[in-house]
Amino acid sequence: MSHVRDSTKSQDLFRKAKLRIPGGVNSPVRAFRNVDGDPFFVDSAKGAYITDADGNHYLDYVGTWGPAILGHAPDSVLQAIQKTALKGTSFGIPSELEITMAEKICDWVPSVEKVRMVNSGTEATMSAIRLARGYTRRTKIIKFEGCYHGHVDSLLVAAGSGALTHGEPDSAGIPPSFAAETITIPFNKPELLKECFAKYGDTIAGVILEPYPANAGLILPQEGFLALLRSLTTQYGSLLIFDEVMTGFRVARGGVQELVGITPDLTAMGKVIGGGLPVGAFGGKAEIMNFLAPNGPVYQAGTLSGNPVAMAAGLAQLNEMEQQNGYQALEKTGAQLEDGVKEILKEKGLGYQWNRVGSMFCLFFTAEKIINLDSVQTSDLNAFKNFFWRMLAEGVYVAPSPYETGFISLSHHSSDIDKTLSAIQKSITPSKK
Ligand code: KE4
Repeated sequence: MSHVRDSTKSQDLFRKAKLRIPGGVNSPVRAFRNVDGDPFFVDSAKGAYITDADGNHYLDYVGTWGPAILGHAPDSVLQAIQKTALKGTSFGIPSELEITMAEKICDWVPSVEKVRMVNSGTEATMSAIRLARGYTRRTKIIKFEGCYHGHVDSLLVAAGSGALTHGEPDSAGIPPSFAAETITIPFNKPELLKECFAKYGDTIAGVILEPYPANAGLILPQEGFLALLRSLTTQYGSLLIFDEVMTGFRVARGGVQELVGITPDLTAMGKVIGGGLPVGAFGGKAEIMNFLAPNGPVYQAGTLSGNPVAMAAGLAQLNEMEQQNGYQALEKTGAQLEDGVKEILKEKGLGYQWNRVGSMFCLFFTAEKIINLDSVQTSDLNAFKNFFWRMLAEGVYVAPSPYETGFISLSHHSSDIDKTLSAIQKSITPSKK
Protein backbone atom coordinates (compact mmCIF):
# COMPACT_ATOMS: atom_id res chain seq x y z
CA MET A 1 0.00 0.00 0.00
CA SER A 2 1.10 3.60 -0.58
CA HIS A 3 2.48 5.46 2.38
CA VAL A 4 3.17 9.15 2.87
CA ARG A 5 6.86 9.36 3.64
CA ASP A 6 8.16 11.45 6.50
CA SER A 7 11.15 13.28 4.98
CA THR A 8 11.90 15.76 7.78
CA LYS A 9 15.43 14.57 8.52
CA SER A 10 16.35 14.20 4.82
CA GLN A 11 15.15 17.71 4.14
CA ASP A 12 17.24 19.07 6.99
CA LEU A 13 20.29 17.11 5.83
CA PHE A 14 19.83 18.33 2.25
CA ARG A 15 19.60 21.93 3.48
CA LYS A 16 22.89 21.51 5.37
CA ALA A 17 24.53 19.64 2.49
CA LYS A 18 23.80 22.46 0.05
CA LEU A 19 25.71 24.89 2.29
CA ARG A 20 29.01 23.03 1.78
CA ILE A 21 28.58 20.67 -1.21
CA PRO A 22 27.69 21.93 -4.72
CA GLY A 23 24.02 21.07 -5.25
CA GLY A 24 24.16 19.17 -1.95
CA VAL A 25 25.50 16.08 -3.69
CA ASN A 26 28.82 14.53 -4.61
CA SER A 27 27.47 13.35 -7.95
CA PRO A 28 24.80 15.26 -9.93
CA VAL A 29 22.40 12.40 -10.71
CA ARG A 30 21.78 12.01 -6.94
CA ALA A 31 20.14 15.45 -6.81
CA PHE A 32 16.75 14.21 -8.11
CA ARG A 33 16.72 17.17 -10.56
CA ASN A 34 15.15 15.02 -13.28
CA VAL A 35 12.20 14.17 -11.05
CA ASP A 36 11.75 17.72 -9.79
CA GLY A 37 12.22 16.82 -6.15
CA ASP A 38 14.65 16.66 -3.27
CA PRO A 39 16.69 13.51 -2.62
CA PHE A 40 16.30 11.43 0.51
CA PHE A 41 19.44 10.78 2.54
CA VAL A 42 20.31 7.18 3.22
CA ASP A 43 21.10 5.97 6.72
CA SER A 44 21.86 2.29 6.03
CA ALA A 45 21.40 -0.51 3.52
CA LYS A 46 21.32 -4.30 3.72
CA GLY A 47 20.44 -6.80 1.01
CA ALA A 48 17.86 -5.41 -1.40
CA TYR A 49 16.69 -2.68 1.00
CA ILE A 50 17.83 0.78 1.95
CA THR A 51 16.69 2.81 4.97
CA ASP A 52 16.65 6.60 4.80
CA ALA A 53 17.34 9.14 7.55
CA ASP A 54 13.64 9.23 8.47
CA GLY A 55 13.40 5.46 8.79
CA ASN A 56 11.64 4.83 5.46
CA HIS A 57 12.57 1.48 3.88
CA TYR A 58 12.84 1.10 0.13
CA LEU A 59 13.32 -1.89 -2.14
CA ASP A 60 16.35 -0.66 -4.08
CA TYR A 61 16.83 -1.05 -7.86
CA VAL A 62 19.70 1.45 -8.14
CA GLY A 63 22.16 -0.76 -6.26
CA THR A 64 24.61 2.15 -5.90
CA TRP A 65 24.54 2.35 -9.76
CA GLY A 66 25.68 -1.23 -10.27
CA PRO A 67 28.27 -2.35 -7.68
CA ALA A 68 25.76 -3.98 -5.31
CA ILE A 69 25.28 -7.16 -7.37
CA LEU A 70 24.98 -9.30 -4.21
CA GLY A 71 22.83 -6.68 -2.52
CA HIS A 72 24.01 -4.13 0.02
CA ALA A 73 26.57 -4.93 2.75
CA PRO A 74 26.97 -8.62 1.95
CA ASP A 75 28.44 -10.48 4.95
CA SER A 76 31.23 -12.06 2.87
CA VAL A 77 32.37 -8.63 1.64
CA LEU A 78 32.15 -7.04 5.10
CA GLN A 79 34.24 -9.86 6.60
CA ALA A 80 36.86 -9.51 3.85
CA ILE A 81 37.05 -5.74 4.39
CA GLN A 82 37.44 -6.11 8.16
CA LYS A 83 40.05 -8.89 7.96
CA THR A 84 42.14 -7.03 5.39
CA ALA A 85 41.86 -3.58 6.98
CA LEU A 86 43.25 -4.98 10.26
CA LYS A 87 46.50 -5.64 8.33
CA GLY A 88 46.66 -2.07 7.00
CA THR A 89 44.41 0.02 4.76
CA SER A 90 46.87 1.30 2.16
CA PHE A 91 50.54 0.79 1.39
CA GLY A 92 51.52 2.34 -1.92
CA ILE A 93 53.67 -0.78 -2.14
CA PRO A 94 52.80 -3.86 -4.24
CA SER A 95 50.75 -6.43 -2.30
CA GLU A 96 49.61 -9.96 -3.14
CA LEU A 97 45.92 -9.08 -3.32
CA GLU A 98 46.65 -7.00 -6.45
CA ILE A 99 47.96 -10.14 -8.16
CA THR A 100 44.94 -12.17 -7.05
CA MET A 101 42.57 -9.55 -8.48
CA ALA A 102 44.55 -9.26 -11.74
CA GLU A 103 44.56 -13.05 -12.18
CA LYS A 104 40.81 -13.21 -11.44
CA ILE A 105 39.99 -10.51 -14.01
CA CYS A 106 42.20 -12.14 -16.66
CA ASP A 107 40.60 -15.51 -15.93
CA TRP A 108 37.01 -14.19 -16.20
CA VAL A 109 37.62 -11.87 -19.18
CA PRO A 110 39.80 -13.74 -21.72
CA SER A 111 40.45 -10.65 -23.88
CA VAL A 112 42.28 -9.17 -20.89
CA GLU A 113 45.84 -10.51 -20.82
CA LYS A 114 47.12 -7.71 -18.54
CA VAL A 115 45.19 -5.27 -16.35
CA ARG A 116 45.90 -2.07 -14.42
CA MET A 117 43.78 -1.18 -11.38
CA VAL A 118 42.52 2.39 -10.89
CA ASN A 119 39.96 4.03 -8.57
CA SER A 120 36.93 4.77 -10.75
CA GLY A 121 35.34 4.02 -14.07
CA THR A 122 36.30 7.49 -15.25
CA GLU A 123 39.97 6.76 -14.61
CA ALA A 124 39.59 3.46 -16.43
CA THR A 125 38.16 4.95 -19.62
CA MET A 126 40.41 8.02 -19.51
CA SER A 127 43.48 5.78 -19.24
CA ALA A 128 42.24 3.40 -21.93
CA ILE A 129 41.87 6.17 -24.51
CA ARG A 130 45.25 7.65 -23.60
CA LEU A 131 46.76 4.19 -24.07
CA ALA A 132 44.96 3.79 -27.42
CA ARG A 133 46.38 7.13 -28.59
CA GLY A 134 49.87 6.28 -27.36
CA TYR A 135 49.85 2.82 -28.90
CA THR A 136 48.46 3.85 -32.32
CA ARG A 137 50.14 7.30 -32.37
CA ARG A 138 46.80 8.66 -33.59
CA THR A 139 44.53 11.24 -31.94
CA LYS A 140 40.87 10.81 -32.89
CA ILE A 141 38.40 8.82 -30.78
CA ILE A 142 34.91 7.77 -31.89
CA LYS A 143 32.16 7.59 -29.27
CA PHE A 144 28.40 7.21 -29.56
CA GLU A 145 25.66 9.67 -28.60
CA GLY A 146 24.22 8.82 -25.20
CA CYS A 147 27.10 6.61 -24.15
CA TYR A 148 28.61 7.78 -20.88
CA HIS A 149 32.18 6.96 -20.01
CA GLY A 150 32.62 9.04 -16.86
CA HIS A 151 33.53 12.72 -16.72
CA VAL A 152 36.60 12.50 -18.97
CA ASP A 153 37.06 15.87 -20.68
CA SER A 154 37.22 14.53 -24.21
CA LEU A 155 34.36 12.06 -23.68
CA LEU A 156 31.87 14.50 -22.15
CA VAL A 157 30.55 15.11 -25.63
CA ALA A 158 26.95 14.04 -26.29
CA ALA A 159 27.33 12.01 -23.09
CA GLY A 160 24.63 10.08 -21.27
CA SER A 161 23.74 9.52 -17.60
CA GLY A 162 24.08 12.61 -15.42
CA ALA A 163 25.24 14.80 -18.29
CA LEU A 164 22.10 13.89 -20.21
CA THR A 165 19.91 14.11 -17.13
CA HIS A 166 20.76 17.78 -16.86
CA GLY A 167 20.00 18.31 -20.55
CA GLU A 168 23.57 19.50 -21.17
CA PRO A 169 25.21 16.59 -22.96
CA ASP A 170 28.30 18.70 -23.31
CA SER A 171 29.98 20.33 -20.29
CA ALA A 172 31.36 23.80 -19.61
CA GLY A 173 35.08 23.89 -19.01
CA ILE A 174 36.09 21.65 -21.90
CA PRO A 175 38.27 23.45 -24.47
CA PRO A 176 36.88 23.04 -28.00
CA SER A 177 40.29 21.65 -28.96
CA PHE A 178 39.72 18.68 -26.63
CA ALA A 179 36.26 17.93 -28.02
CA ALA A 180 37.59 18.33 -31.57
CA GLU A 181 39.44 15.03 -31.28
CA THR A 182 36.18 13.24 -30.44
CA ILE A 183 33.87 12.11 -33.22
CA THR A 184 30.36 11.38 -31.99
CA ILE A 185 27.84 9.40 -34.02
CA PRO A 186 24.45 7.82 -33.28
CA PHE A 187 24.47 4.20 -32.04
CA ASN A 188 23.08 1.42 -34.27
CA LYS A 189 23.69 3.34 -37.51
CA PRO A 190 26.03 1.07 -39.54
CA GLU A 191 26.08 3.26 -42.64
CA LEU A 192 27.19 6.31 -40.63
CA LEU A 193 29.87 4.21 -38.98
CA LYS A 194 31.22 3.06 -42.33
CA GLU A 195 31.20 6.66 -43.66
CA CYS A 196 33.09 7.82 -40.58
CA PHE A 197 35.80 5.23 -41.05
CA ALA A 198 36.00 5.91 -44.79
CA LYS A 199 36.60 9.57 -43.98
CA TYR A 200 38.74 9.42 -40.84
CA GLY A 201 39.84 5.78 -40.59
CA ASP A 202 43.61 6.17 -40.51
CA THR A 203 43.41 8.99 -37.92
CA ILE A 204 41.22 7.05 -35.49
CA ALA A 205 43.09 5.80 -32.41
CA GLY A 206 40.08 3.97 -31.08
CA VAL A 207 36.35 3.54 -30.78
CA ILE A 208 34.99 3.50 -27.25
CA LEU A 209 31.48 2.31 -26.50
CA GLU A 210 29.29 0.69 -23.93
CA PRO A 211 28.56 -2.49 -25.92
CA TYR A 212 25.13 -2.43 -24.28
CA PRO A 213 24.62 1.32 -23.73
CA ALA A 214 23.05 1.75 -20.29
CA ASN A 215 23.39 5.46 -19.61
CA ALA A 216 20.48 6.54 -21.76
CA GLY A 217 18.32 3.80 -20.38
CA LEU A 218 19.32 0.31 -21.61
CA ILE A 219 19.84 0.16 -25.38
CA LEU A 220 20.70 -3.07 -27.24
CA PRO A 221 22.92 -3.26 -30.33
CA GLN A 222 21.12 -4.33 -33.47
CA GLU A 223 22.18 -7.54 -35.20
CA GLY A 224 25.66 -7.20 -36.69
CA PHE A 225 26.47 -3.75 -35.31
CA LEU A 226 29.17 -4.87 -32.85
CA ALA A 227 30.63 -7.27 -35.43
CA LEU A 228 30.84 -4.39 -37.93
CA LEU A 229 32.62 -2.30 -35.32
CA ARG A 230 35.14 -5.09 -34.78
CA SER A 231 35.80 -5.53 -38.50
CA LEU A 232 36.17 -1.79 -39.22
CA THR A 233 38.53 -1.18 -36.28
CA THR A 234 40.64 -4.15 -37.37
CA GLN A 235 40.64 -3.00 -41.00
CA TYR A 236 41.78 0.55 -40.15
CA GLY A 237 44.18 -0.33 -37.30
CA SER A 238 42.06 1.42 -34.63
CA LEU A 239 41.53 -0.11 -31.20
CA LEU A 240 38.10 -1.37 -30.14
CA ILE A 241 37.51 -0.32 -26.52
CA PHE A 242 34.57 -1.83 -24.64
CA ASP A 243 33.50 0.28 -21.68
CA GLU A 244 32.19 -2.50 -19.45
CA VAL A 245 32.33 -0.48 -16.24
CA MET A 246 28.63 -1.21 -15.81
CA THR A 247 28.11 -4.45 -17.79
CA GLY A 248 31.38 -6.15 -16.80
CA PHE A 249 30.91 -8.97 -14.26
CA ARG A 250 27.23 -7.89 -14.26
CA VAL A 251 25.57 -9.39 -17.38
CA ALA A 252 27.92 -12.41 -17.35
CA ARG A 253 31.24 -13.42 -15.76
CA GLY A 254 32.98 -12.10 -18.85
CA GLY A 255 30.60 -9.23 -19.51
CA VAL A 256 28.97 -8.39 -22.84
CA GLN A 257 32.04 -9.62 -24.76
CA GLU A 258 31.31 -13.13 -23.46
CA LEU A 259 27.64 -12.89 -24.47
CA VAL A 260 28.27 -11.61 -28.01
CA GLY A 261 31.58 -13.36 -28.73
CA ILE A 262 33.34 -10.17 -29.80
CA THR A 263 36.91 -9.59 -28.56
CA PRO A 264 37.80 -5.93 -27.92
CA ASP A 265 41.39 -4.71 -27.76
CA LEU A 266 40.88 -2.93 -24.43
CA THR A 267 38.17 -3.12 -21.77
CA ALA A 268 37.32 -0.58 -19.07
CA MET A 269 35.92 -2.07 -15.87
CA GLY A 270 34.64 -0.97 -12.47
CA LYS A 271 31.64 -1.11 -10.12
CA VAL A 272 31.13 -4.87 -9.37
CA ILE A 273 34.89 -5.52 -9.01
CA GLY A 274 35.05 -3.04 -6.14
CA GLY A 275 32.43 -4.73 -3.96
CA GLY A 276 31.13 -1.24 -3.15
CA LEU A 277 34.56 0.33 -2.64
CA PRO A 278 36.22 2.73 -5.14
CA VAL A 279 37.70 0.55 -7.88
CA GLY A 280 38.16 0.75 -11.64
CA ALA A 281 40.38 -1.20 -14.01
CA PHE A 282 41.40 -1.31 -17.63
CA GLY A 283 43.02 -4.17 -19.48
CA GLY A 284 43.54 -5.94 -22.76
CA LYS A 285 46.19 -7.38 -25.02
CA ALA A 286 49.59 -7.61 -23.30
CA GLU A 287 51.26 -6.04 -26.33
CA ILE A 288 49.12 -2.91 -25.87
CA MET A 289 49.17 -2.86 -22.05
CA ASN A 290 52.98 -3.02 -22.10
CA PHE A 291 52.96 0.51 -23.54
CA LEU A 292 52.02 1.68 -20.02
CA ALA A 293 54.63 3.08 -17.61
CA PRO A 294 56.90 1.84 -16.21
CA ASN A 295 57.34 -0.49 -19.22
CA GLY A 296 56.33 1.95 -21.93
CA PRO A 297 55.81 5.61 -22.84
CA VAL A 298 52.15 6.04 -21.78
CA TYR A 299 52.04 7.44 -18.27
CA GLN A 300 49.29 6.46 -15.84
CA ALA A 301 49.37 6.24 -12.03
CA GLY A 302 47.33 6.31 -8.80
CA THR A 303 48.06 6.58 -5.08
CA LEU A 304 45.27 4.19 -4.11
CA SER A 305 45.28 1.99 -7.23
CA GLY A 306 45.07 -1.66 -6.19
CA ASN A 307 44.19 -0.67 -2.62
CA PRO A 308 44.24 -3.88 -0.56
CA VAL A 309 40.91 -3.31 1.19
CA ALA A 310 39.18 -2.54 -2.11
CA MET A 311 40.80 -5.60 -3.72
CA ALA A 312 39.59 -7.78 -0.87
CA ALA A 313 36.04 -6.41 -1.15
CA GLY A 314 35.93 -6.96 -4.91
CA LEU A 315 37.39 -10.44 -4.71
CA ALA A 316 34.93 -11.45 -2.01
CA GLN A 317 32.06 -10.25 -4.20
CA LEU A 318 33.29 -12.07 -7.30
CA ASN A 319 33.91 -15.26 -5.32
CA GLU A 320 30.42 -15.07 -3.83
CA MET A 321 28.92 -14.68 -7.31
CA GLU A 322 30.79 -17.82 -8.38
CA GLN A 323 29.81 -19.83 -5.29
CA GLN A 324 26.13 -18.86 -5.57
CA ASN A 325 26.00 -19.47 -9.35
CA GLY A 326 24.99 -15.84 -9.34
CA TYR A 327 24.49 -15.18 -13.04
CA GLN A 328 22.01 -18.03 -13.41
CA ALA A 329 20.14 -16.84 -10.32
CA LEU A 330 20.03 -13.23 -11.56
CA GLU A 331 18.68 -14.37 -14.94
CA LYS A 332 15.85 -16.24 -13.18
CA THR A 333 14.89 -13.21 -11.09
CA GLY A 334 15.20 -10.90 -14.08
CA ALA A 335 12.93 -13.15 -16.12
CA GLN A 336 10.32 -13.15 -13.35
CA LEU A 337 10.31 -9.34 -13.34
CA GLU A 338 10.18 -9.22 -17.15
CA ASP A 339 7.28 -11.67 -17.43
CA GLY A 340 5.31 -9.62 -14.93
CA VAL A 341 6.08 -6.29 -16.57
CA LYS A 342 5.10 -7.60 -20.00
CA GLU A 343 1.77 -8.78 -18.59
CA ILE A 344 1.16 -5.31 -17.11
CA LEU A 345 2.13 -3.56 -20.36
CA LYS A 346 -0.33 -5.72 -22.31
CA GLU A 347 -3.17 -3.96 -20.54
CA LYS A 348 -1.54 -0.53 -20.19
CA GLY A 349 -1.24 0.24 -23.89
CA LEU A 350 1.59 0.83 -26.34
CA GLY A 351 3.28 3.84 -24.83
CA TYR A 352 6.02 1.84 -23.16
CA GLN A 353 9.18 -0.04 -24.16
CA TRP A 354 11.01 -2.60 -22.02
CA ASN A 355 14.61 -3.76 -22.36
CA ARG A 356 16.38 -6.28 -20.14
CA VAL A 357 19.67 -8.15 -20.14
CA GLY A 358 20.10 -10.43 -17.13
CA SER A 359 19.82 -8.25 -14.04
CA MET A 360 19.84 -4.91 -15.92
CA PHE A 361 16.54 -3.45 -17.14
CA CYS A 362 14.84 -0.28 -18.28
CA LEU A 363 11.21 0.77 -18.75
CA PHE A 364 10.91 3.55 -21.35
CA PHE A 365 7.94 5.88 -21.51
CA THR A 366 7.59 6.00 -25.29
CA ALA A 367 5.93 4.04 -28.08
CA GLU A 368 9.13 4.38 -30.18
CA LYS A 369 11.32 1.29 -30.59
CA ILE A 370 14.52 2.00 -28.65
CA ILE A 371 17.58 1.89 -30.92
CA ASN A 372 19.64 4.90 -29.85
CA LEU A 373 19.57 8.23 -28.00
CA ASP A 374 17.18 9.88 -30.47
CA SER A 375 14.53 7.24 -29.81
CA VAL A 376 15.09 7.41 -26.03
CA GLN A 377 14.56 11.17 -26.12
CA THR A 378 11.00 10.70 -27.39
CA SER A 379 10.20 9.53 -23.83
CA ASP A 380 7.49 11.31 -21.84
CA LEU A 381 9.58 12.77 -19.01
CA ASN A 382 6.51 13.85 -17.06
CA ALA A 383 5.08 10.34 -17.16
CA PHE A 384 8.44 9.03 -15.91
CA LYS A 385 8.49 11.60 -13.08
CA ASN A 386 5.01 10.57 -11.92
CA PHE A 387 6.05 6.92 -12.14
CA PHE A 388 9.17 7.57 -10.00
CA TRP A 389 7.26 9.24 -7.16
CA ARG A 390 4.41 6.71 -7.22
CA MET A 391 6.91 3.87 -7.03
CA LEU A 392 8.68 5.57 -4.11
CA ALA A 393 5.34 5.97 -2.34
CA GLU A 394 4.91 2.20 -2.80
CA GLY A 395 8.33 1.69 -1.18
CA VAL A 396 10.26 0.94 -4.36
CA TYR A 397 13.28 3.09 -5.30
CA VAL A 398 14.11 3.22 -8.99
CA ALA A 399 16.73 5.52 -10.56
CA PRO A 400 15.65 9.20 -10.33
CA SER A 401 16.22 9.64 -14.06
CA PRO A 402 14.81 8.04 -17.24
CA TYR A 403 18.39 7.91 -18.55
CA GLU A 404 19.54 5.23 -16.15
CA THR A 405 19.26 1.46 -15.91
CA GLY A 406 17.77 -0.63 -13.09
CA PHE A 407 19.74 -3.34 -11.32
CA ILE A 408 18.55 -6.54 -9.66
CA SER A 409 20.77 -8.15 -7.01
CA LEU A 410 21.06 -11.66 -5.59
CA SER A 411 19.21 -10.27 -2.56
CA HIS A 412 16.06 -9.52 -4.62
CA HIS A 413 13.83 -12.52 -3.93
CA SER A 414 10.64 -13.67 -5.63
CA SER A 415 8.50 -11.93 -3.01
CA ASP A 416 10.37 -8.68 -3.69
CA ILE A 417 9.63 -9.02 -7.40
CA ASP A 418 5.94 -9.60 -6.63
CA LYS A 419 5.96 -6.43 -4.49
CA THR A 420 7.66 -4.55 -7.34
CA LEU A 421 5.13 -5.72 -9.93
CA SER A 422 2.26 -4.68 -7.68
CA ALA A 423 3.88 -1.23 -7.33
CA ILE A 424 4.40 -0.95 -11.11
CA GLN A 425 0.77 -1.96 -11.72
CA LYS A 426 -0.34 0.99 -9.53
CA SER A 427 2.32 3.43 -10.78
CA ILE A 428 1.92 3.38 -14.56
CA THR A 429 -1.18 4.77 -16.16
CA PRO A 430 -2.78 3.42 -19.34
CA SER A 431 -1.08 5.15 -22.28
CA LYS A 432 -3.21 7.03 -24.81
CA LYS A 433 -1.47 5.24 -27.69
P1 KE4 B 1 32.70 6.40 -12.32
O1 KE4 B 1 33.81 7.37 -12.61
O2 KE4 B 1 31.41 7.08 -11.95
O3 KE4 B 1 33.11 5.31 -11.30
O4 KE4 B 1 32.40 5.55 -13.63
C1 KE4 B 1 32.10 6.27 -14.81
C2 KE4 B 1 31.36 5.35 -15.78
C3 KE4 B 1 32.05 4.85 -16.87
N1 KE4 B 1 31.45 4.02 -17.76
C4 KE4 B 1 30.15 3.64 -17.58
C5 KE4 B 1 29.53 2.71 -18.58
C6 KE4 B 1 29.41 4.12 -16.48
O5 KE4 B 1 28.11 3.74 -16.33
C7 KE4 B 1 30.02 4.99 -15.56
C8 KE4 B 1 29.27 5.58 -14.38
N2 KE4 B 1 27.89 5.25 -14.29
C9 KE4 B 1 27.03 6.24 -13.63
C10 KE4 B 1 25.60 5.67 -13.59
N3 KE4 B 1 25.02 5.64 -14.86
C11 KE4 B 1 27.53 6.60 -12.28
C12 KE4 B 1 26.52 7.35 -11.41
C13 KE4 B 1 27.01 8.75 -11.11
O6 KE4 B 1 27.54 9.41 -12.02
O7 KE4 B 1 26.80 9.17 -9.94
